[in-house]
Amino acid sequence: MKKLIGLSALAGMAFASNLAMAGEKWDMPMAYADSNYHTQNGKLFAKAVGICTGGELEIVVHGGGSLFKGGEIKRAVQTGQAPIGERLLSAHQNENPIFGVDSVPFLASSFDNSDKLYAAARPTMEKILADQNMVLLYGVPWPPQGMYFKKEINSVADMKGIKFRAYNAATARLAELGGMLPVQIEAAELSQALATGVADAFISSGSTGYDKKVWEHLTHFYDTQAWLPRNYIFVNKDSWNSQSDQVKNCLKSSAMLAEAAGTTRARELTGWYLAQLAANGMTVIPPGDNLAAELAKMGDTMSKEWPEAAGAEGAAIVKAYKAK
Ligand code: PCA
Repeated sequence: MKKLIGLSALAGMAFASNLAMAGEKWDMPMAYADSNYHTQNGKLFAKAVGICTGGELEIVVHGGGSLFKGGEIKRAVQTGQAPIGERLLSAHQNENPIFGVDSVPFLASSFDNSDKLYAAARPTMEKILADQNMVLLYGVPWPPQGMYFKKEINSVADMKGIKFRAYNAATARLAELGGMLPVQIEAAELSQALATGVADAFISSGSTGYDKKVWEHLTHFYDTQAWLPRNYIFVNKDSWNSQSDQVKNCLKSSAMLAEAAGTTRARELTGWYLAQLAANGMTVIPPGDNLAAELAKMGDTMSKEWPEAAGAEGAAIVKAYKAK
């Protein structure tokens, strides 16, 4: 009898907690591999929101572009097809050059400088997203960007004619300046593109090289540390406005936590990723002096082009960043 009471009490508790958990559910599309730290961090964020709201808001992460592909996520959140999502905003720099602030070569190429640039750019980024019906929650950087090739590269001349996978306008411009042929490809399609010869080189972090096992196709990684692009997590404004102050505070505090945790993870993993590329047979080296000097020149060109495109708003961000 005693046991029976115990069991029914337990069942009652489970029922009560089910009720408490029956809150609103948000699907959160993310574009990168489920195992990637960005996606894992998104899941931690979702968990934190669940705990903070006592289950009033449940966020379900869909990694690997399974719900919406990378290129579709911003539009999906903007139009309310998804209440929340993650996107590499520099991929939309054609729409607004400010989105490309984190992809100007050698402007901010360390984690510390990337954080400073983000702090300088964030208010403008928030305003642009707000005008597009979105609320910016947090941003997490990728490790520094280096160049992947199928052969040894000692100069820009060695790059000529190579099919170069681009993930935004800056990477396409870099290809062009290097005499290469840019082809726009999302990370989710990168392995396929390398396997079929659609692309033979690209610029990215050790993280994406590792996720995509690029050693199956490529041989060299030049650790150019050109910039640290950022993934941003944002919410549809109507979905945001429909939440109580308590839930909004939970979203904000969980976002702060996720931003700090994700950035720390990126820092911690940077060396590990490069070690994995080397362990799988790739040559992982800094660019030689000649190549580094030529790349710096290309960086100079792009550093002049970006403020021209980004106007006074862009110039103000660079000024605020340099003052930090
Ligand atoms: N990985 C992403 C963006 C930057 C990075 O390191 C990619 O290559 O698509």
